[in-house]
Amino acid sequence: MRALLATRNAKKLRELRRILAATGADVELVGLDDVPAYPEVPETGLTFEENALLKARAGAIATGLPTIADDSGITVDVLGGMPGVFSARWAGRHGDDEANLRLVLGQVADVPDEHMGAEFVCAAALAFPGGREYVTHGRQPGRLIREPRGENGFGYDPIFVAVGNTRTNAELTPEEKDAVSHRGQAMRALVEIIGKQLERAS
Ligand code: ITT
Repeated sequence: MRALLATRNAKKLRELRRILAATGADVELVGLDDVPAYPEVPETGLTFEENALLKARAGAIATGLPTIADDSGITVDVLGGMPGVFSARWAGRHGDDEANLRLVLGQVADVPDEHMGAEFVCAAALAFPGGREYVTHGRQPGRLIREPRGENGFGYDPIFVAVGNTRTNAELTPEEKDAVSHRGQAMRALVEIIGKQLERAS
């Protein structure tokens, strides 16, 4: 199957491609740079699932290719689940990882250690041009720390330590992160669906 992977986030794209490749799925992936440009859809959904579907649907309609997209973010307990779907633009400018992370750290500065719970969440969507759609989910519970550590990953990874770990997500190797991450879980579940689709079609 030839499919479009619809994301503008270069680091996320790298992760998505790597996770899909590791599953051995028989999918030839193209990125947004490999297809004619089409208007971006605003992420107006109130849930990760709605936004993932908006992005996947727009790609499938514009290109005629089955399209995979994810929407993801971090939910912080003491912030009532925010930044949530606003994670990419929490500090006001879309994709400014450093400003987003600093804003969250400022917001939780006086919060006692035992209340620093947070969770990465991901919805992965697959939309076919004919209208069939699938969504899978993944989550990675953990806690925030007060000073960023590590160079890998992206976004809030340097201030997040997953349950059962002492290293931040940014201190994990890419393979270690993929094995436990919200995106890894959601994408592997999506690949199972793709596999069933391919079996049905053959
Ligand atoms: P696309 O919509 O083009 O895919 P984006 O970066 O805007 O790219 P999202 O709307 O899904 O993607 O927002 C995801 C944000 O959530 C991302 O910018 C990070 O701030 C955060 N995030 C998501 N997954 C993460 C991860 O694995 N590690 C760290 N931060 C993550």
